Amino acid sequence: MLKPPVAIVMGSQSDWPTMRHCAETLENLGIEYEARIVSAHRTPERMVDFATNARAEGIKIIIAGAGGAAHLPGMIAAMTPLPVFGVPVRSKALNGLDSLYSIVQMPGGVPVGTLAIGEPGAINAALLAASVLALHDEDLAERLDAHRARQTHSVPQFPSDLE
Ligand code: RP5
Repeated sequence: MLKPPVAIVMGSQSDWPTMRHCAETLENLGIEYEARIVSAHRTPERMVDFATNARAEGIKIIIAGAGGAAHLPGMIAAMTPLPVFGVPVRSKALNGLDSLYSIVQMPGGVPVGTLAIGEPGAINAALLAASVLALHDEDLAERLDAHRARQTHSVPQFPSDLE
């Protein structure tokens, strides 16, 4: 049986409070996904198994979140032709700058689309995945347009003293 089009993977359970924003955004757009813990350092064989089989299993886009020495998105990208979006998770020691640098500075030839640190990056990874899938899915394209319109309408014209 084919897997859902989006796979969310993360290096640790501790990444889930960030990555669940990605999952919620996909859910709001009606996009099926599977979320798994796959660590480049602690479960390297699980990572190889996941990355090498992802395309054959029907996955279309991989979103990988990791923090600190965040090798997961790059290692997965090295083993699959699927698009990989990397989310730098905010780390305790260096506030996510280490995560960002670990993910963003890939060598030419092995791309990872790197998002912002933390929750905004997790949300935007889902929205980017939605944009890619919407290229071949008219219903999803309409849901994405509606999402944008709701966001636009939610922004007031003038600031208020009321919180
Ligand atoms: C990385 O190490 C994970 O992606 C996580 O962000 C970080 C810390 O992991 P834990 O020590 O909280 O499990 O592999």
